[in-house]
Amino acid sequence: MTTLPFPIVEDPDALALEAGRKLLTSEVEFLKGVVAMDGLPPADRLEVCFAGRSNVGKSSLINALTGRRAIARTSNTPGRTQEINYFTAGDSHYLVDLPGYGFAKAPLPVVEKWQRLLKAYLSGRANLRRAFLLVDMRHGVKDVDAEIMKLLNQSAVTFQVVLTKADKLSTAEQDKTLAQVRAALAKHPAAYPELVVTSSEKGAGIPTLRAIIAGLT
Ligand SMILES: Nc1nc2c(ncn2[C@@H]2O[C@H](COP(=O)(O)OP(=O)(O)OP(=O)(O)O)[C@@H](O)[C@H]2O)c(=O)[nH]1
Ligand SMILES: [Mg+2]
Repeated sequence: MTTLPFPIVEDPDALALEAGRKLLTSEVEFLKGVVAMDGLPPADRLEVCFAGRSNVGKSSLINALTGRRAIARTSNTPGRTQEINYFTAGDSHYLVDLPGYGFAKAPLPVVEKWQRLLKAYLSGRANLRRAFLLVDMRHGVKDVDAEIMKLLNQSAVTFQVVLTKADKLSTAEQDKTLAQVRAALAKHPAAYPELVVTSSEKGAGIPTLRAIIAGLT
């Protein structure tokens, strides 16, 4: 039997699910919005971030993971998140909501400023344990995603692809995107070899992703 490259992650066991639920839904708080590298909080705990194109659903995913309606601000307008937003989960983890890359409805100098910050962050954060790279299931991996993957590879930051908005697609359509994503990932050694399929709207994949975060050491 040949194993599919980049399979969808298997369901975690009950213990792992419970650890994830406990970490992500009980003690999460907004810490601060950061606009420059010198504003980052001390790198004194495990950190995970959520990166992806504008409007892919980063902030919505943080809300779903934490079980809060609006701990992270979301919007239909690409470019809602313009700062690096830090959340604490207990005193052991930071969750980081990043500004999107690619198209944004904001003035160009403003966008360029936050894109520079985003790149500096992704290439220079010592305690960043994993970057979750969100990919919209309707669109698959785009050139700008590949650019970010390259940056993460260069910085030796492990990234794991999280497919978003699964509720908007049929299973056949999902399979089509999955094939495209798998082909795109084959060129990136820093890619974690399992995918997570999610819907922040319907809750699919959310307990699994919580367990993955809680299981990082
Ligand atoms: N149907 C559906 N819509 C979603 C899902 N996740 C996010 N959305 C919608 O997608 C839009 C963008 O969501 P955000 O969470 O603000 O996206 P973002 O990646 O944080 O965007 P920026 O901060 O602008 O980079 C919003 O209208 C959300 O309601 C999902 O799982 N299913
Ligand atoms: Mg956002």
